Amino acid sequence: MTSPMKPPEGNWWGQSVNRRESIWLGLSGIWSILIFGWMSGYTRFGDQNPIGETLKVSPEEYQEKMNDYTDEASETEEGLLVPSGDDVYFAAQQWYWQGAPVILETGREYNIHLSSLDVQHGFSMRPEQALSKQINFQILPEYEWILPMEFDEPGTYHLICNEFCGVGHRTMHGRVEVVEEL
Ligand SMILES: [Cu+2]
Repeated sequence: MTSPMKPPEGNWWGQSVNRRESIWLGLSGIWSILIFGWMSGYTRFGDQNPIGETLKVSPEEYQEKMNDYTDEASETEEGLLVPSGDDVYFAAQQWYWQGAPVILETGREYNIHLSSLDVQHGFSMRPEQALSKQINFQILPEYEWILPMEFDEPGTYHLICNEFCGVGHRTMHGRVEVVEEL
């Protein structure tokens, strides 16, 4: 009886590999190389990649930019920030969003500035009507990420942190109101 624990008898390693097996091994080898190459190609030619510009910035410098931005911005009666121009700043910190709630308008290209004042956070924005539709960006301290963004649909958008950042992580929520015209 053959045992799975013992090698088969005779000179089994000297037998040539079945031709079909060689062909399939060859095909899977070629396929592995193709998809491995595609990983690299997709980051170069795929249009799913995050866009925008990144800058080196210290948390103190970013806080200053944030202060200048909020000083120039106005506020609605409900306490929503109204940016003075096309630049919109968010500063993530344990455990809230500076710069939110904010009111923006559709059909206008904004430059969304993101950075963290302490640890790594995640910027996840989702329309209230379709919470499964979302965009996600990583926010790192020391880096400012400037993302061009335009809203097609008015409505309430929820801003949540999607990178675990400590005990208050689950409460880290902000709001973006988008209207047809400001
Ligand atoms: Cu978090």
